[in-house]
Amino acid sequence: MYNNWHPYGYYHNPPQTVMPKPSKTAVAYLKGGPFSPNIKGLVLFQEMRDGTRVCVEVTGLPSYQPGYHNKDPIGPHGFHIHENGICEIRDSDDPFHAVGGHWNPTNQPHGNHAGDMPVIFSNNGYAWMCFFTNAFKVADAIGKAVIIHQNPDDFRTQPAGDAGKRLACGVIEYII
Ligand SMILES: [Cu+2]
Repeated sequence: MYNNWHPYGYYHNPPQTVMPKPSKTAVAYLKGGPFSPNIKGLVLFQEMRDGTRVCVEVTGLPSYQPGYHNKDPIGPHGFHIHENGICEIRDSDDPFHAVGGHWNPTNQPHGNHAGDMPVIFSNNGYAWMCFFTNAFKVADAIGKAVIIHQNPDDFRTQPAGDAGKRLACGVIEYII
């Protein structure tokens, strides 16, 4: 009776990701650090009935480079919420160290952290992506930091998916 293709046939009670008006919105302005100073971006967090809609738009990302000789590929880029909203560059070899590890309020393995998000694909430096998550509410993410990494997140290596250097950072703030 229900098939996998019809949008109203697959779920009896789908998580509602579309609402006339999101109830709360937060934003993080992403700014590149010393490894990728041209990155500029915006991440929007919109509270929906059963979770959060996240949209990101970024320019100035590095172009994709394949991995070779045991070096990690550059892109698609690991993309996480880290626990401290402190986007300071104290050490240019290890920028954004002060954001700490992944935001993980329920003590989950990496791959299921509240702060684990899909990787970002660079299209010659530009990326746009939206997704839905029920891992957190907008209010809980305020004061944390979004990080874009140089390498892919494998969603398997503990505790951070082997995503490499931190390229860009932005603190999550309320706008509405
Ligand atoms: Cu990260």
